[in-house]
Amino acid sequence: MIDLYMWGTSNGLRASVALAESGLEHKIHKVDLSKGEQKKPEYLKINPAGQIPAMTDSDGPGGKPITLAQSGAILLYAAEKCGKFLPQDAATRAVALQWLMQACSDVAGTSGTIFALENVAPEMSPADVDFFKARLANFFRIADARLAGRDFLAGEISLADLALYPVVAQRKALAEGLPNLAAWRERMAARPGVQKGMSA
Ligand SMILES: N[C@@H](CCC(=O)N[C@@H](CS)C(=O)NCC(=O)O)C(=O)O
Repeated sequence: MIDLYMWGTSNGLRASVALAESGLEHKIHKVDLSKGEQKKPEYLKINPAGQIPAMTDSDGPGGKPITLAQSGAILLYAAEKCGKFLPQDAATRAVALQWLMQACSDVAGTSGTIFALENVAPEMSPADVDFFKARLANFFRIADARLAGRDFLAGEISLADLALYPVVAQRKALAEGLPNLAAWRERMAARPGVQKGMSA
């Protein structure tokens, strides 16, 4: 049984979308960031970094329990365990991993920085916020160009699409005027697994 510890941020939703799309049985546990639950001793035993998401699987590799943090690692784990979303073809898989890395590092990191500057940082600087918003909008433009003539980032649906979707869904305003990304967002939003994961 998989237990997912999360809150409704794009990093948390990346993990819940991955598990919902994988079809693996799992249970969601909410970790309320606004109450600081991610820093409570019982949660720090699951993820000493004090961040969501994290998961445990009582039936991990070799039948042994495993605990994981990092939304990208959870996504990869779910994809390997369910045997979906990692393209069979080596070249397609390499491209999917490239877009996965960009979604989990550059894109998610920039979105997280905007959130931190607007809500958590000791001083709010509109110029800094604008700088990071422009940076995120540029990543969206790159994805839009990649999606011209393609349904999904690697051509076929892959873990790269599952990784990027929550950020695009939560930052719609920065994705305006990008027709290929908008069509892709609709394709992703129509998937029952994505809907289930996004409502977690
Ligand atoms: N790279 C990590 C980022 C995790 C992360 O930044 N989590 C945030 C919420 S989106 C968090 O738990 N923040 C609360 C804190 O740091 O105290 C991942 O993809 O899982």
